[in-house]
Parts: sequence; structure tokens; C-alpha cells
Amino acid sequence: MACLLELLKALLLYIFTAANIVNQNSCPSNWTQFHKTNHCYRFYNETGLNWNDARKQICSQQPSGDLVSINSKEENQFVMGLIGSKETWIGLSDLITKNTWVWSDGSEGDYRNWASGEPYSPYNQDCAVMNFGTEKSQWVAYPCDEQIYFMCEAPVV
Ligand SMILES: [Ca+2]
Repeated sequence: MACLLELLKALLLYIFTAANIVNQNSCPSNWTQFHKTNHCYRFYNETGLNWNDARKQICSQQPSGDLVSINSKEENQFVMGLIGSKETWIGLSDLITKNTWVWSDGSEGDYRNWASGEPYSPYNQDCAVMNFGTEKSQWVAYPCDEQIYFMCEAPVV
């Protein structure tokens, strides 16, 4: 009988712990978690949107969600793994102050992966796209009203 009780206790502890892990670290379905940032990511590759609509209409549906901010080489590689070679908006722009590129989610840090000669934005190329043309995994300044695929990032819920 004592043995059975011990077994029951162990089983309850296991269920409780498993439930906790799921609750503490979960991303919504269709989102992928990156353990280094503990954030969730989703690549939207069905309908292209302009930079602002992608951000305001789609990414913001998730609490504290925004276009992806790429803050390290590791995060850049992780994002590449999800989007492959598709041209994709990232959350970097100089819309607020010309030639000062900032992340839309407010994250800071100096990591940049511009293609050679970029950011080249003499006119209205004020938003950053990843994978433009042959510049795989690198970033290029591009007109914000172009409609292309995009990636969102949000904290785990
Ligand atoms: Ca980020």
C-alpha cells in the first residue's frame, strides 16, 4: 500500500511539473521558439504586405509582438533557418530619423548584417529586407510600401 501511495505521489508530481513547463514556456501554434532569446517567431509567407501593415495589422496581434528584431548572429541564423531564401521584411527602419536605423520593437544593440554598400537609401528605401536578390541572409534597404513576406517576433506567453 505504501508503495502504491509513493507511486501515486510521483505520478502527481510528474503531471504537475509537466503542466508547469508547458505554461511557462509556450509559443502559440504556428510560432517557433528560439531558446537563446526565449521569444517566439513566425514567418508569414502567404500574403505580402507593406512594412507598416505587416507590423500593425499582423505582428501586433500577438501581445508585445512586432516585426522581428535581429540582435545577434545566432538570431540571424535562426531566422534564416525559418525563412530560407525568401525576401522578408525585418523590423529595421530609418523612418523616424533618416539614416538612423532602429528596431521597431525598441530593442537595442549594434548587430547589423547589411549587404555590402547597404544601407543605401537616398530616396525612400527606409525599411530593411532580408534575402534581397542574391544577398542571402544579408539585409538591404528597400521601399517600405513594397508588399513582401515578413517575420514577426513576440515574447513567450
Ligand atoms: Ca529579437
